[in-house]
Amino acid sequence: MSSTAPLTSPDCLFCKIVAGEVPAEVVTSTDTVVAFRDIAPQAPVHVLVAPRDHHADVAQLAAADPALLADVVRTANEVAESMADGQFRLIFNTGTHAGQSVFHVHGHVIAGASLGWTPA
Ligand code: IU
Repeated sequence: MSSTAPLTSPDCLFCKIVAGEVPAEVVTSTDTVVAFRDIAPQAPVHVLVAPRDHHADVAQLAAADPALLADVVRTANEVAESMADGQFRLIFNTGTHAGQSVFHVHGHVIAGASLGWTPA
């Protein structure tokens, strides 16, 4: 779906980051996704992987473009392999009650430490 201009949403911060219009510490990118460091890291490696196309959350992305969701997961794995030991947690907060604050889908790649399990 990204062979031409990406889908964008006006005033979306992550649309501006993936377009390079707002600075971020990009760790890798492809023609379909951009991975950049979270500004408030919660682990030694905390990288966000966002598709260039705007979709509000992972459920909408899965429905609209499952191949693009696979690109996000593939890049998350590559980030964990290059920045940590290849083991990682991939979190898609979906909805405000789940902690989603930016409504341009992004997977949180959390890695680089032994992780606890206390989501609530
Ligand atoms: P959430 O799942 O939508 O809550 O994740 C949004 C993340 O985006 C959160 O971890 C923020 O620290 C992060 N972030 C960022 O990396 N750069 C920004 O300019 C903003 C938020 I605003």
